[in-house]
Amino acid sequence: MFNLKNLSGEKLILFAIGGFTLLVLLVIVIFAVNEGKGSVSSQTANFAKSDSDRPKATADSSFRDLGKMNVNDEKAAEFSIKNDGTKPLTLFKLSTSCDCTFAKLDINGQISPEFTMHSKSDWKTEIAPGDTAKLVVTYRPFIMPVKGIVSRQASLSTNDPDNETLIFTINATVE
Ligand SMILES: [Cu+2]
Repeated sequence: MFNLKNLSGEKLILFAIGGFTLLVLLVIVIFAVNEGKGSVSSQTANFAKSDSDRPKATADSSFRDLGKMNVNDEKAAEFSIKNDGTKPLTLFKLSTSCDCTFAKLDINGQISPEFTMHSKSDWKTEIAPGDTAKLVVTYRPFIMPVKGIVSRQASLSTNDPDNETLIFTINATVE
């Protein structure tokens, strides 16, 4: 029979270490299983160009000129992205071409985090069929001071097979 009194101190320590190791392994396994569940449930629906029922991204424009601005000014341009399709339009990988340029999405008042060039996240959002999202691209030249005509981009990925990447350009003349 298992009897603690028969165990030496060394054996007890080994038992304690073994027990602790098992506990840590168990916690790791539980976390891994939960992570797996999360990524499965948030998977993006994929569509082919030949699908008649699918999302369709339409942007009102892909270019805005912010005009003249001082280095310490902050200016923003707005674009709209409409889902003209019949399935939810998933938007992800929102990013910009430079650390001084920021992009966020406003969908019916739900505002996303602000993303920039080096943003790494698994953030994604959806536009329901018929709905429109507002993309706000903000240029803050003081972060990387330059002079003259400046061109910056914001981009995002979609699950519309005809428009897998949307690119929006802003120009400004920094004085
Ligand atoms: Cu920059």
